[in-house]
Amino acid sequence: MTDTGPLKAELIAAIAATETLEQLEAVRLNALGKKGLISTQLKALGGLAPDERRQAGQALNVVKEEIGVALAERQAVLKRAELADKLASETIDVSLPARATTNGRTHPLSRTIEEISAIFSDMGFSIAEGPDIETDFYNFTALNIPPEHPARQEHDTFYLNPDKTGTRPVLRTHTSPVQIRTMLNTPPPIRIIVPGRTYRSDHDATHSPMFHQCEGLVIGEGIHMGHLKGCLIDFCRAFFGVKDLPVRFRPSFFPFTEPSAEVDIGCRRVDGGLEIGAGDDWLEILGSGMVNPKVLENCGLNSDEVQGFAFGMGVERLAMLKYGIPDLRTFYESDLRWLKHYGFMPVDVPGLHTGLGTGGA
Ligand code: 2NM
Repeated sequence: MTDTGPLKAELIAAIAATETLEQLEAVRLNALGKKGLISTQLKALGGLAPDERRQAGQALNVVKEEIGVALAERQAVLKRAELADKLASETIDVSLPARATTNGRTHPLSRTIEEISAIFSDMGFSIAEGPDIETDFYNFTALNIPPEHPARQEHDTFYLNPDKTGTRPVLRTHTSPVQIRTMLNTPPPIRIIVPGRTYRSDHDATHSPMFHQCEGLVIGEGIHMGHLKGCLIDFCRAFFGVKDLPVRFRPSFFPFTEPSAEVDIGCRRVDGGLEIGAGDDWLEILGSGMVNPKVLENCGLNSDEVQGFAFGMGVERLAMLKYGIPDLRTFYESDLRWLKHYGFMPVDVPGLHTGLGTGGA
């Protein structure tokens, strides 16, 4: 008859003596492994008489069970101790730089307005704003666009319901009413740009019923066409970042300016694409002119004392040209994948140009 007492006592003591999980694993292998103590004794049962074999076998299996339980208990204790050690010894490196977070992008239209504003700020302009809902007077009449003038139809105006006096407010078709308001309540000299939303009832691949303009106005004594040309040439070169960009002034007509000029920049068309800055082709990017004396008088200014020039540009068009955005409609779709592609990091990183001085990509 086999006494399993000493074997069990030896293994229990060995388990209790372990201090690491590796040591415990060694004890487990020594006891229950294929060539371990218990396996070896189980194999040796074959040499015993049947009666003895049964008894010894049962006793060994009981020990095997008990050792298994003891091993599991010890393993839990050692694991807990190991975790406590790890928590005590590992510290957080507070000197590591924080992970950069990118919460969003600046929309290309916002970015383009920022760039235009920075360039004109450097030339001493301030930024003026006004309401999107306007009266007929500020949007048309004061600008020398009388009732029945064809420009009112050309502008595809959105009319709102009549107010108490029976007149219908309009969604402004350009930002010029802000220039009118400024002339009416600010004495010259005036140097402003007016970025903002404008509305025309026109919707196709190249027109959106809401779009953005940036107009500008300079009023002062002796302002002449030379000021207009110098200012707008400098603007075009700064905006496109091309120092010797060809700029051309082409006669045009607007009711609110006389004379009027369209501003073109030099470009080259190469198989479907467009290169700005050189070549023998021209691209229209601005409208401009000397403020019509009638407009000055409509705003209470004496056209013998002060003169001025004005200009207007479409922000979407400039953004599409500068950043190679092919489809107007994508500006308003709020597609985050599009914004991630065409948008800008909200912080100004060195190398991105702002204003006149650092023009150039
Ligand atoms: C343009 C083109 C030419 C313009 C004129 C005025 C005002 F109020 F002074 F008469 N504001 N904006 C103007 C002149 C706008 O946009 C293509």
